[in-house]
Amino acid sequence: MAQGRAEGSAEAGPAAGEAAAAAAGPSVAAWRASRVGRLRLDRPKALNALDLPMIRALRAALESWRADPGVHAVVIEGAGGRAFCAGGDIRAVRADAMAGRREAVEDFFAEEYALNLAIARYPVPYVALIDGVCMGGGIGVSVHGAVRIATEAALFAMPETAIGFFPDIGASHVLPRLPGALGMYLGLTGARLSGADAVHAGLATHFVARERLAAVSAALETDGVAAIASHAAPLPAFSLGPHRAAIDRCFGADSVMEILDRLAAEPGDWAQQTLGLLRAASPLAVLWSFELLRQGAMRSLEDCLAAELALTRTVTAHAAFHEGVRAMVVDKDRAPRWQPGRIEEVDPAVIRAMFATPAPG
Ligand code: QUE
Repeated sequence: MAQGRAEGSAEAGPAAGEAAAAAAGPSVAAWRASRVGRLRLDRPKALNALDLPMIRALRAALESWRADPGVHAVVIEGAGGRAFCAGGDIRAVRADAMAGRREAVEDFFAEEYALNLAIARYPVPYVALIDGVCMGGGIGVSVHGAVRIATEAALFAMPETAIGFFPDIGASHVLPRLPGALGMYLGLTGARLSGADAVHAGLATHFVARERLAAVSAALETDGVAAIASHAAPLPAFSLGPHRAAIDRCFGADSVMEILDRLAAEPGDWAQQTLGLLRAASPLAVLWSFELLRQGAMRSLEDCLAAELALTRTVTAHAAFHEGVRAMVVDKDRAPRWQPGRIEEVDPAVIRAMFATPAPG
C-alpha cells in the first residue's frame, strides 16, 4: 500500500482525512473500493508526471493486491482534470544525470520499466481512465494494461525525440506492433493523437464521453469490466485515415534518410508538416529511436525494456538529452540548439556504437 494512505472504504475516493494525512507521502492515492483496487495519480500541478516515489507507490499497491482474491480489477486515473499523466519526472532525471548521480538515474528508469512490466503481466484486468494528457511515462502506466478507456479530452503522444531521448516505457515493443508503420511515425515525430485516434491506432481500447467517465468508473466497481461496453460512445473517424497510406509508404522505409526522401517526394501539406516535426526533433534522437524501434519489432516486451534501460545509460549522459530537456521542460524556450543540427550531419558510426553491445540480461 502507498505510504501514508491507509486502505479506505470510501466508494468515490480515499476518505478526506487520508488525503490530508498523505500530503508528505508519494503523490499517489491507493484504496480499495468494493472488488476494485483504485489508483489515482495525484500530482496535478506537474500534470501527474511520475517521480520515483509515485512509481514505488504504484508498484507497492499492485503487489499488495496481486495475491488478494477479492481484487477483481485495478483502475487507474489522473487527478485534476487536465492530465492522466504527462510523463516521467524528466527534469529530475536531467539534474541527476548532469550531477553525475548515475545510480539515481538508473533507479528511476529500472523501477519505471519494472512497473511497466508488472502492469503487462498483471493477473486481473488493469483499467486506465485516460481523460487529458497522456504522454511518455503516462502511456507506460496505461498501454500495458488490458483496458485503456480514452475520452474526447484525451491527448496521446510519445514526444521523446523532441527532448533528445527516445520512446521508452516499452514503446519499442508497443509501437512496432501498431498497424503498418504508424508506430514508427508516432515514435519519431511525436505526433499527437486524440482519444478517438488512439483507439484507431490501438493505444486505447475504448472510447467513452468525458461526461460518462464517472458513471463508467462507478460501474467498474459494481459490474466489473463487462460494464464498459454499455457506456461506449460512437467512435469518430480516424483523423489520420487520409494519411495512412502515406505513413506506411514513408515510415516503412529502411533508414531515416529514406523516410526524409519519401516525405519530401510526397504531395500535400501533411508530408511537409511531418518533415517539419522530424527536422525540429533532435537529429541524434531520431536516429537512435529509429534503430531502437526497428530492433523492438523482433524482441519480447521484457527484452525491449532491457534494451531501453541499456540505452538510458548512454542517452542520459548525452548533451542532446540535457539540451532537449532544458529547452522543452526546464527553460521552456522550445528552441533547442542541437549538435549536430541536421540528421545528415550525424556520423552513422555514433549510432552504430550505441547499439553495438547487447542489452545486459
Ligand atoms: C517531450 C517529452 C516530455 C515533456 C515535454 C516534451 C516528457 C515529460 C515531460 C514532463 C511534463 C511535465 C512534468 C515533467 C515532465 O515533458 O517526457 O516533470 O511535470 O515527462 O516536449 O518527452
